[in-house]
Amino acid sequence: SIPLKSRETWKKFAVQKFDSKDSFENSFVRHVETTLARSLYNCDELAAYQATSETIRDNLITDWNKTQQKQTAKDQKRVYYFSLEFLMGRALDNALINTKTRDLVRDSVDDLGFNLEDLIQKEPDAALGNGGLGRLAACFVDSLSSGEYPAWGYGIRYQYGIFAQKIIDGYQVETPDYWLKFNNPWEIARNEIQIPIDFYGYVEHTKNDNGVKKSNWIGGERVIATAFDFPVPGYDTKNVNNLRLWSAQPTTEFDFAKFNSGDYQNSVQDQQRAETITAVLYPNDNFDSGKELRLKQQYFWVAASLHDIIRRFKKSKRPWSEFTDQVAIQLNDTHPTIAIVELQRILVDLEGLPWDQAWSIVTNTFGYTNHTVLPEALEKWPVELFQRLLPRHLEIIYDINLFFLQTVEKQFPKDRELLSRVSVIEESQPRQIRMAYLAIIGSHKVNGVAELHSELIKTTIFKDFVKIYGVSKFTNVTNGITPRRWLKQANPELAELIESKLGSDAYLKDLTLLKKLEEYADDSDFVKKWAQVKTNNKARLIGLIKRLTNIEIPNPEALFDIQVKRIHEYKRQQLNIFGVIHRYLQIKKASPEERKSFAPKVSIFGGKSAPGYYAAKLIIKLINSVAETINNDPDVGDLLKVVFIPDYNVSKAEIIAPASDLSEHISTAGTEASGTSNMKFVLNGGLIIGTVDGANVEITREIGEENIFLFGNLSENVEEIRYSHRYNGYQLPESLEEVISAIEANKFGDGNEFRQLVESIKYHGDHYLVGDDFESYLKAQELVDESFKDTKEWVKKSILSVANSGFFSSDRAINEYAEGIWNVESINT
Ligand code: GPK
Repeated sequence: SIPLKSRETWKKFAVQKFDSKDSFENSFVRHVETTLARSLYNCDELAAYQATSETIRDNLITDWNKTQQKQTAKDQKRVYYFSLEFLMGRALDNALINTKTRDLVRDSVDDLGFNLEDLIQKEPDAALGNGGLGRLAACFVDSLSSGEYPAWGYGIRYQYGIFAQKIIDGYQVETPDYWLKFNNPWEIARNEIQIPIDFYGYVEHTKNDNGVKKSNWIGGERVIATAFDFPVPGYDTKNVNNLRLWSAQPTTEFDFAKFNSGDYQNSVQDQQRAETITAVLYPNDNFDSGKELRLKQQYFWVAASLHDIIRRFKKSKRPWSEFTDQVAIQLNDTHPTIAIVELQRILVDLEGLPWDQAWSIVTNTFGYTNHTVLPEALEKWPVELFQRLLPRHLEIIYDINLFFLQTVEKQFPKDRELLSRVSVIEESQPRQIRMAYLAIIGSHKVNGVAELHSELIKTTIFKDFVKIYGVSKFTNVTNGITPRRWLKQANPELAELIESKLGSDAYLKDLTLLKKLEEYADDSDFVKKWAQVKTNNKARLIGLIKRLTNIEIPNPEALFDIQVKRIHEYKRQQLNIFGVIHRYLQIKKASPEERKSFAPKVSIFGGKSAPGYYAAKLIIKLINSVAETINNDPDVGDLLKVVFIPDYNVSKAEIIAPASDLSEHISTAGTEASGTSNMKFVLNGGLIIGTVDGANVEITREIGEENIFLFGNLSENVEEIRYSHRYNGYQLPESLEEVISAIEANKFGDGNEFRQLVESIKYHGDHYLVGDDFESYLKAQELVDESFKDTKEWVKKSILSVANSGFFSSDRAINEYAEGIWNVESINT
């Protein structure tokens, strides 16, 4: 630290944040001329985006520094959110909104010869996530900062985010997302933070002087974790929290034997392999791929993060017994579960704590969030892989399991079935480690992400653990979304209209204030303005569609029916596209007079398939083939258009969500844990067609069932129906047979190509109940058509939905975690 006599000099030159047009412009020009080494003669839009961002960054870092100092001084309990995915999207517009400098910056860049909207478009998305789980983490860090919680996110700085999706001949083609091609102004490289992380090797067993057994892991391969910090500004506060993402580097300690062998080139290449650990995000959603490199990513990130947290804790010179007063760690899914074992290893092997004391610290530190009940998504790792990669961790897992099974045995003597069901080790070929069970055993709370889902985990996949631990270990925190990005930023016109009635932007911090909008649901002037905002947003989307697909949407008054999310059989985009085909066939059959009864409609799809998920890729191809036929059938004209928006991502979602009249959340009941795009669409005044699944249930409760179009079988009947399909056979409804016949008759390209898709429904059990829900889906769509014709009633439903969607703010979700799971308080309380 600086000697006292020099501090006055420092203070004199303390960095000033920009707070006026002049100071912004001054800083902008300085960044153009120094940071970017350009001038007014060669400052293009990209450079202007960068100079703008550098200027904002200066402000953020100033506040970030102060926040960290303040939090350190306050010395409260902190929360650490461990997530392998942070799907952040763009940072600039969000920073402008959260720091309330947007108008000032817009005017300033205008002075300087640029248009802010254009500059914002220059930023690549930070797409370090797959879908809902990753975007939830991004909304959560926004809410943690906005609520002024002392909180850090920990993740991986992938060099390649989720792949960019191209559509070629109707097929998905993946291309790499090298998002760091230009200097990234939103990160601070902490090259001084260098944490060694070991893999492989062996375990040494010795005894200390008192005869106590000691284990010591000698690693066989070392890489360095280096930190990149991403400042996360809260809304309308100076609080700026940290998102720390780790990047892998080679060590500079050399294996001289290797280098001395004379093969310099190969030895350097071996070193370089370290960087592959953080090179790429695994592109799977709701699916466990079980690759060795993935496990390496998990351990690398978790070990570096724990090392960082423990270093911070040790600086306070507290005894270990106070660790859980200072630290709460939330595990976003099972991906960071190895943290439970790593902390136990640190406490026992390195810090010399007795096993039981260490284990009590561990279990009181962690909370585990489950995001799915789909069996194919539950992580398992081969014992053999652990044995090689993390030999000491495997021993500790065995011990954790042994002690756990001993207590179960005491509680339920002689129930061998139970013991084998709940064992962390699955006695299969090969033997596997069940990460979810380890996460439950090592945490003090386990939560699901919507009420229905949290009930389901207690009665299905984790049933035995409820018996063992009691029900109180299991809880619910319904997901939420940040209204800053998903209302103010994505839908500025609607935000402005809302503000004109609520009198302020306070609803952005307390979203339940939207309730007041109910008063205006019948106010004809307000209704008119509300409808106009929707039309304007639809026009914006029409522009995007034209740019991306060259498809013309002639009629902005048509019903925009949207389903954007990862492509997955359980999410049932196939049900949607079959419904579209059905509609097409009905239109074709109708007389000119009858055709007048159809509401003109645009069916919009978007979403990525995992690269190796054949069935999902077929669904994409089918959607594009159907679009091709329908959009080019002059007989249909404006009555029906079908669009697949390529490369769905966060920045496109910001244009899509405000433009829906109707959005589809139609998963087989019991399969979608929560869904969060349902919340985004409702908050932007779109209505929902959906199944009784995930957060749809609570959305219905909040907004009223007259404002949502629900259909389909209930989750409690799904297993029975599947069973019946298997043993009694089943028959598809005629309406669906007709759709399938049209596909088979090559009306949408070569029908043969879609055989697998069709056969899984027709002959192989129809696991996702497309046939069982088809008629009820069509009925719900008929109701939609009916409702949409009555514009006034429709807009009223829209206003009432928004008015009652306050519950779905991620601020509310974070407050629930803070109180019910973390026991962490906001910095000002
Ligand atoms: C769940 F298991 C997973 C996964 O691997 N990826 C993912 O995005 C989603 N999720 C659920 O599918 C959604 O229902 C949920 O809203 C979201 O996680 C956030 O909880």
